[in-house]
Amino acid sequence: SGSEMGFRPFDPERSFFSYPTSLHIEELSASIVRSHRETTQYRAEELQALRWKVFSREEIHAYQSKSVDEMWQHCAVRLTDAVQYVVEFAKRIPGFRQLCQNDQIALLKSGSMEVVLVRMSRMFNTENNTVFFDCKFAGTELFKSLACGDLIAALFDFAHNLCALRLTEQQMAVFTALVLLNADRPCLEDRERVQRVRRDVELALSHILHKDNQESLLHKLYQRVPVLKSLCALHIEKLRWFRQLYPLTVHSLFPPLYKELFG
Ligand code: MHQ
Repeated sequence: SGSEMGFRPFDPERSFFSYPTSLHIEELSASIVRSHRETTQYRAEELQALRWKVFSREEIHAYQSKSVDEMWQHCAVRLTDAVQYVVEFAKRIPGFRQLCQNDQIALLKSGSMEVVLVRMSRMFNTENNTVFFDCKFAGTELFKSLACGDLIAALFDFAHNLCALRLTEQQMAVFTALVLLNADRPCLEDRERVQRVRRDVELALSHILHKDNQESLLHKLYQRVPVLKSLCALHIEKLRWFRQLYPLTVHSLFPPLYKELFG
């Protein structure tokens, strides 16, 4: 019976032999939302309270005066921190850890940056086009010394547009799980298994949007997926350019996880 099922630990394999029930989907949503909440660097309320904290002209100038390699190293460390939270999130998505190790790595290699960029929209203030970075809100000009203005502009544009959808934390949690569980990623050994885990997460997202009476969001969210892919490609392209100029910085000063994922 339903009430009995509610006390059983969540079993991601259930859908192999039975149709997912709405209770199963509710449990899955709740579990993903909890995982999201436990693995975000800042809570939504904290970010809301910090909205007024912007960098001063002097502080911006200090960032702009950094050398290209110094600023790249700094951002690579920040990005890697954010990726680490996403890895923790992935591990807590029901069904993810039951995938073989290779497929878990393949999904993280291609998907963790995409999730970082979706999560970046939580840290974005559309009123002044700033993002929460190093404990204050920063505009694009702060990243000038990276010498990749086109990438920064595209990242801010993406965050701005995603922000405009005004996703709830629940919607974002399940959407980011879906971004990770992409059965079209290269080098997957067991695509069908990824597809099966994904199918239930898709049902969870539809279910949440239905409850929120926002079913039109589904199409808008799916529209962002190819944009995410192109932003990640641009990041890799910039990294190749940077590595040619500063091979030793990448080799000895960039975080190992960053090199493993993008190098
Ligand atoms: C933070 C929020 C946040 C804010 C800004 C230099 C390099 C490795 C690549 C984000 C190109 C630059 C950064 C803006 C690019 C990848 C940089 C520019 C978590 C980290 C995050 C998302 C930063 C990640 C790295 C970004 C995207 O709470």
